[in-house]
Amino acid sequence: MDKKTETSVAVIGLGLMGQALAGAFLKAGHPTTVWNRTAAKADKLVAEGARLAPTIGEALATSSLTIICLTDYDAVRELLDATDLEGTTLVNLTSGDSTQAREAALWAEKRGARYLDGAIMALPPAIGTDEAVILHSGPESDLEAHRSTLEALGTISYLGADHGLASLYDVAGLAMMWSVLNAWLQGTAMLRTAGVDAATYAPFAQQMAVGVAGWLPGYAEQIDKGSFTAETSALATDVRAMTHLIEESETLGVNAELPKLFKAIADRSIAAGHGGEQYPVLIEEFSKPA
Ligand code: FVH
Repeated sequence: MDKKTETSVAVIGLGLMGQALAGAFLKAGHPTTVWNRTAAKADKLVAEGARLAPTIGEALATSSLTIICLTDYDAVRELLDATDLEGTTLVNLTSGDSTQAREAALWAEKRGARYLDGAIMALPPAIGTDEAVILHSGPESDLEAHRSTLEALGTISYLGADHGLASLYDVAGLAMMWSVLNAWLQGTAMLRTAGVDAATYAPFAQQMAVGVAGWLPGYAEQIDKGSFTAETSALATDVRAMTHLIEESETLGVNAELPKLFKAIADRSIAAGHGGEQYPVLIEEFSKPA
């Protein structure tokens, strides 16, 4: 038998994501034990060869690797509080923040488990394909010990020993996602006042998003060096354009909250003397509470 079919795995939590995770392990040939608060959600997986454990303790006992994916970290702690975790490697793919991840690691390790935190950067249908990137943080030796099994879920990206990193990247990624979507909605609302529909504007918006994304490595270098020489545009110039965006939004009668937020942050940086520097100098404003 090849190594994969010998490596069994337990999956706790069979929601939309948990079912995709268990299905991917089954498809990759791993003996898979599942458990869910609502047992009926295991039916399809049992029909595909999964074993439904009568209790969580039984599920954990069947494998050295347990994947848990519930609604939130409170549910994870609530569910496993009375369960013996000794000797298992717990991979928590539940969404949360870095504080919750670090606390969960301490809680699990105190109970004799090895703990890896993770964040799934994909939707359930992508699970089991290379497109599904899954971020992991925690002891590298624990990840490497189970990498070949975890790779059944998608592309594994190891971020470092700090258990909080996977959640931190996940939440930072949400900032990118909602910022791009909100910026696109702002432009769409403006153009619709001129009869330009969303589908017509979308390709232009995509080009802008891809273009700006291309600036990130150079801007990151300026941030890491702490030097923001204005090579292409000074912040003061950007703020003048922000005024155009605010005035245009107000004239068109669309929401101007987002444009005003852009300018409020930039104005603070200019007031601190950075008007002649490049846009990434704003990292100083983002690095402290307003
Ligand atoms: N679905 C997605 O596209 C996203 C992609 C990115 C990552 N998220 C995160 O994955 C976690 C689970 O998400 P989900 O979509 O599977 O969520 P649900 O379908 O609502 O399933 C929730 C499961 O959690 C179980 N559960 C909730 N509370 C408890 C509890 N107190 N005790 C035991 N189990 C609990 C629930 O059980 P049941 O309702 O079926 O009995 C489900 O198994 C989540 O963090 C996403 O942010 C998914």
